[in-house]
Amino acid sequence: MAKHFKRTLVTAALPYANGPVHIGHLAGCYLPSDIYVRYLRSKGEDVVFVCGSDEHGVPITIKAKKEGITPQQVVDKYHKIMGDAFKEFGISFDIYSRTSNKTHHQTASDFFKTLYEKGSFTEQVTEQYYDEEAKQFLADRYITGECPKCANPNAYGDQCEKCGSSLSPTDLKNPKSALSGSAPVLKQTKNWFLPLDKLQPKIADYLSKHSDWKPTVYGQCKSWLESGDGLQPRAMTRDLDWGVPVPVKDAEGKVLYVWFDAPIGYISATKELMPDKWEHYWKSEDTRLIHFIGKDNIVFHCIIFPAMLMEHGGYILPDNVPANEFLNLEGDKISTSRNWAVWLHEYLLDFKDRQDVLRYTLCANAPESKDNDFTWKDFQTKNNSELADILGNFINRVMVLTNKNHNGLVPEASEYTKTDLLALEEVAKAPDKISEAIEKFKFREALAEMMNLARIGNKYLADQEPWKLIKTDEKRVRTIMNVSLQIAANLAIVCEPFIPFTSRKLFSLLNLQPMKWSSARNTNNIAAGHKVSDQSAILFTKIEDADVQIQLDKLVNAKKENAAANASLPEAKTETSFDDFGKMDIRVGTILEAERVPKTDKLLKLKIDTGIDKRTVVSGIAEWYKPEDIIGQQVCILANLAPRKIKGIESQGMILMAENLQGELSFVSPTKLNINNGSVVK
Ligand code: B3M
Ligand code: ZN
Repeated sequence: MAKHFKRTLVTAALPYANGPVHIGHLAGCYLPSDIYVRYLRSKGEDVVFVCGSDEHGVPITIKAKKEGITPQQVVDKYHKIMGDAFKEFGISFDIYSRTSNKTHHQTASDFFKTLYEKGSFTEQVTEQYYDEEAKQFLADRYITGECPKCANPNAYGDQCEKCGSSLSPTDLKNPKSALSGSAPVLKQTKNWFLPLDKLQPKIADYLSKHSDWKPTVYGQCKSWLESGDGLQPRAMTRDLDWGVPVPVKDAEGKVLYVWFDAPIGYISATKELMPDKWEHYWKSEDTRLIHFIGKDNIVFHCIIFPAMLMEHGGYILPDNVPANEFLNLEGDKISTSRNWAVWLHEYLLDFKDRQDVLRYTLCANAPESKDNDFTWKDFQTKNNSELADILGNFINRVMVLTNKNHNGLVPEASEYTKTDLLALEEVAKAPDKISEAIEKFKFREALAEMMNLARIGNKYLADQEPWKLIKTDEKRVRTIMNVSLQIAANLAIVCEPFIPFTSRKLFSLLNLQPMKWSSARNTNNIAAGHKVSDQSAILFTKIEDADVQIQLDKLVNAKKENAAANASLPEAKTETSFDDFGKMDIRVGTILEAERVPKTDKLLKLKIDTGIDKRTVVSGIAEWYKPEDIIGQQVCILANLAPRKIKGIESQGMILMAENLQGELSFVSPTKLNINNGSVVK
């Protein structure tokens, strides 16, 4: 039998404060957790939702180095940007805290001390990589190299992002310092380890009670326990100067491992939110603890953090960890460093007040059971064909008709037809269907059920055609409109977890106070005679092809800029002889005519006066030059190149072009004097 819980504590992964928030973050854990929490609140349950910035660890110090500022400046900057973005998208944390604050330092430090005093750690002197140039130990992401499991050449010292393996720096082949790029040396240092190997039986026992977790999550945990030699001791301290100082003797220059302190951040945030009541949420067995995370964080939340909590004692353990897989963008992995992302703050510049469209699309495509792809085209379709054409259309018709034919007053229903009763019955069933899916963390399914309610309404209205009947049977129309308004009111309730901004608008259109989940089982939420608003009732406007194109162009540019940033000049060619060079007949010529080669994007057909003759050359420069702009332009041409047929046209020679790192082309032309056509380039 399912255990009965009195309260729920929901956490969403603490994002590293080293960059703004993108759609991958939102889809991965913040949106599902927010939907879940909003739903529980609507049901009137006792729920607390905590999150905050993860401000320690190498990702922060690396960013600081890159931006030439201090780690504290990095986290101050991004903590604000991230917190604002979450707020703007309606992610309704009860607290968005941060791990650089005092409460957290104290809590994490005490937690470590307790384990230390209990003898939970083993002290080990090990050889760790050290950068002699930077005079620093290289923990975690300070070191990169080849993954021993999948051969990804850019694996980090703590994790391979390609295959998801958790690693130690010494596992990497060809290790390289991320600080200086040099090969590191091994140097002895003392650290405190959590002996996960010894804790394995306890962890296995805990996990075996949770075989109901998502198969992707449970499977990953299983393979951790079962692969190779099982769990291994893991260092909980680091030789770094940014983090929570290790609170024991003989630990100068050492801080807590970021994955030791970060999950304790959930506890600190709860403490900060409820200094007097936090222990209810962490220490009583009738609290259900749920961690929403992305799949790369599974081991830390399902194995290491529970192990820490067990060792400490007194704390409840996570009851579920509904981790999502990854969201890709237009077929490619989202990446901050490659700027292949849709940033939340940028989205709002282009799609002002359309947070719900993104929430809706990301939920509909949530990577719940496998990686998934976000495309702008799909975003447009979801907005235009679902939100606007179904939900928006229904609400708009209901509001316009009520105002036009009934002075904005909810008409009274008289006799219900079979169709009416059937529709109302479906409507009354919707909230339970949605609940069931949400409670299983199946948010896509839940969203589809919510939308189904809008579909029922839209179809009902389209079939009943009150706009026609009004001329002949006003009494019937009054019933139809009453039924439709009930559907609208129930939609306002059940759409709230998913698209809260729309829900609020809808309640305000209906001129109702927001209602709780349980009301959605009734079909008389809006009383006859109640006056609705006469504001414009357009919930969603269409997204045009041109809007989509702007976003796609942005991505193409990001790709180009990224290619340029990573490009290097081509390597020097091997030696050639003066004789070989002398064989090239390069001349100055003038472009006489230019036109696009039909059905190609890149090619122009040019007529060139080479001084010796007038000839045709096909050149791949259409992306860089318009035909009408280059008539009269002097260029250099390799005149004795063997002719070639390109797209059916014989090209007699080649125009010399200079190419920059972005792959853009420019003519190479004489800059001085009167250089006649036919002049030799040598
Ligand atoms: N900051 C990793 C991440 O942002 C890490 C999560 C901590 S949750 C306690 O993906
Ligand atoms: Zn790998």
